[in-house]
Amino acid sequence: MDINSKIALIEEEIRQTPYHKATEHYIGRLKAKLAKLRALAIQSKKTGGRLGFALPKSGDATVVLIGPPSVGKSTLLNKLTHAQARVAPWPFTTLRVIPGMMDFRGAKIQIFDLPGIIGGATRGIGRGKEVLSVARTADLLLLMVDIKTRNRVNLILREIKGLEIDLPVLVVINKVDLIKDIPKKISPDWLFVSAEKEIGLEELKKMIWQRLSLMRVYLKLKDKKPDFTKPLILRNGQAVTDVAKKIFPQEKKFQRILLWGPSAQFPRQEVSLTRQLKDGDILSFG
Ligand SMILES: Nc1nc2c(ncn2[C@@H]2O[C@H](COP(=O)(O)OP(=O)(O)OP(=O)(O)O)[C@@H](O)[C@H]2O)c(=O)[nH]1
Ligand SMILES: [Mg+2]
Repeated sequence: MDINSKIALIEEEIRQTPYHKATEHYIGRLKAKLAKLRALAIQSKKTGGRLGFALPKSGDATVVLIGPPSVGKSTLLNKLTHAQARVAPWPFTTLRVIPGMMDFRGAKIQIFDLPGIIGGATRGIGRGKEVLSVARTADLLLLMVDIKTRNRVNLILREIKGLEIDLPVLVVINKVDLIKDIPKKISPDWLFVSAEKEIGLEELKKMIWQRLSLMRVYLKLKDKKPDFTKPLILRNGQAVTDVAKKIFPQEKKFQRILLWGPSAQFPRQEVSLTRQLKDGDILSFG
């Protein structure tokens, strides 16, 4: 439910409740709740334009790292990308957005490391609300906690929902090196890692790839072998036409489009522009 609907519901509830001694307290509480929601609604409108804190996006997809302070977000960014974000054993080390670029399966995946958020982020405590708003324009959120702060996951997830940020979320629990037994996977969207000791990072990269729904398509020139070094990066479900647009910015007529690979019924199958592709497909435009 969005903020405005919540406001409408509470206003209705107040109207419907007769006012007398016994309901005084209840109505007072509803009004307080209403005030909070209104503040939130106003704030989120403001945050959209005023802060101008939009992410300078580049690469094939954008991932944002959020979570409480000192859980290891910057450590992870440094391990996954060539960034050199400052790491320190005290909270709020990172005070601004730090970008990094991860190379994986030929894709450039941009990762932003954000300042730590604390509980109550949506009430504007710390810069939490601002931080969560930055996350809005990403393609995927990595919500990072450590083994000490993992009980905060649900609170933060609720706050993200409350801000109507509707993105896939992967929960990454860091510092698993500090406990003896790595717990079994709780949910397909949760992963235990150690950024510092590099445990679980390959699995994490694969999960990021999956949640971003990325796929690779290779190009082949006539009578040549396909170029496996430079895949085109697309989203699952995209079609030949999306490939064509990427490589021929001006509209072009093709005499023949040939397909090899996982989605071809047989090698060198002739296909149309609307044909949907799969990860690993090879195309030749003639
Ligand atoms: N034991 C252990 N310590 C880690 C791990 N990853 C990070 N740390 C330590 O945790 C502390 C905080 O790391 P940062 O990467 O600065 O944490 P952050 O989440 O970026 O913190 P803020 O920028 O303050 O929000 C540092 O002392 C790191 O060395 C890990 O996998 N295991
Ligand atoms: Mg940091």
